[in-house]
Amino acid sequence: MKSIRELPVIEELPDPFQKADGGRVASRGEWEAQRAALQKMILHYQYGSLPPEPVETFTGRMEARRLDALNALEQEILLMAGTKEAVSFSLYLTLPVADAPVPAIICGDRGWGRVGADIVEAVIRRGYALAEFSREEVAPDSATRQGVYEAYPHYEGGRLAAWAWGFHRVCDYLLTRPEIDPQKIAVTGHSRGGKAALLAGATDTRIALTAPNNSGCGGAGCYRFMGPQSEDIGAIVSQFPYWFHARFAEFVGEIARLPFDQHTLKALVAPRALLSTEALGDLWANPSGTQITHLAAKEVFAFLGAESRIGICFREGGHAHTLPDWSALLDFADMQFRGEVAARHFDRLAFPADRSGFSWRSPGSG
Ligand code: GTR
Repeated sequence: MKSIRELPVIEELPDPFQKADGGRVASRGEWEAQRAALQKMILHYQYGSLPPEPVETFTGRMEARRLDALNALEQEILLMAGTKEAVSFSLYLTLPVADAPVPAIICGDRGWGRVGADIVEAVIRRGYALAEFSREEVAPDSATRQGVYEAYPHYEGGRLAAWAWGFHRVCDYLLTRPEIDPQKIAVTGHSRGGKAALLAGATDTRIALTAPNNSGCGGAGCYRFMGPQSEDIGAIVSQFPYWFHARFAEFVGEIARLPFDQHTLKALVAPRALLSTEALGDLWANPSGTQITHLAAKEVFAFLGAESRIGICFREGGHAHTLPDWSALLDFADMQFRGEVAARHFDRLAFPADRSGFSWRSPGSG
C-alpha cells in the first residue's frame, strides 16, 4: 500500500469502481475482486485488520429463564473465542417461542445497559431474536490492551475492528442455534457501537442486514463533506485514537488524500441490506454527510441490482437509539427478509439531493 504522500488528492468522493490498475469495473463479475481490494484498503488506512478468526467459538455456562408475558426465552451464555488465551464475553439471547427459525438482531451496546423493555417487546412481538453483548468485554473502550489484545498480543488494529470481530463471534455462535434462521442475521449499534456494527457488516458476508444508528464520523458519516458542527477526523482521532489504526491519524489535515470515504465502506455491504438510521438534531454525527455517503453507495447497490437493499431513515431529535429507530429497522428487515411491502419509504432524503459530492456514476448508467 502507498504511503500517504504517494496518494493523490481527490476532492470529491473517490470512485469505488476505480481499480488499482487504472481501469474501471465494467461488469458485475468484477465486483467481488474489487470489493476485496477496497476492504483491504479501508482496513489498512483506517481501522487496522480484524483480529484473527478463532479456531472455534465455544460456550461456557448458560442460564435460562422464561419470559411468560412475551412468550419468549431469555438465555445468558458465556461465549469464548480464541485458541489458548480465549476471549470470553457474555451474550444475552432473547428468543421468541416459534415453530420455525427466526431472524436475529445482534447489538453490541450492552455495556451501556440492556436494550429497553419497550424495544425488546417490539423485537420479540415482530418475531425476531435479540442477541446483546458488550463490546467492552471484547476489548475495552480505552487504550488498555485487554480482552482480544491479550489473546493476540501482536494485534495492531483499533477498537472498532476488535469490536467488529466481536459481532462476528456472536454470528459464529448464532449459526449453531437451530432456532435462528442463518440467512437472516442483522447487526445494529448506536454511535461508536454503530461504527462497529457497520464495520462488522461490511467485512462479513454472513451478515444479511447492517443497521448503524447515528454512527457519524468513522461510521456512516462522511469525511469530506460535513454539515455544521460535525465531528471531523481531527476531533475523533485526538479524542479516540485507539478506535483506529495508528496510521489513520496521518490523514488529519490531509483528508483529500484518503483513497476512499465512508460510502466505500457502505459499498462493501452490497448487495446485502444496509439501513442507516439518523437523527436530524444530532449534528455531531453529520446527518447531511451521511445522506451523501448513502447516495454514493447507492450507485454500487444499483450496479449490483440491489437498489432496494440500501435505505436511510431520518427522524427528528437527538443522539440516541430510540424505539422509532428500532421500529424503522424492523420495518426494513420485514421488507428485506419477509418480502413485505414497505411500511414506509427508506429513500426519503432530508437535505437537498444535489449530488455535488461525486461526479462519477455506476458503470452502464450513462
Ligand atoms: C462521541 C464521539 C462520537 C460518538 C459518540 C458515542 O464522543 O465523538 O464519534 O461515537 O461519542 O459513541 O456516543
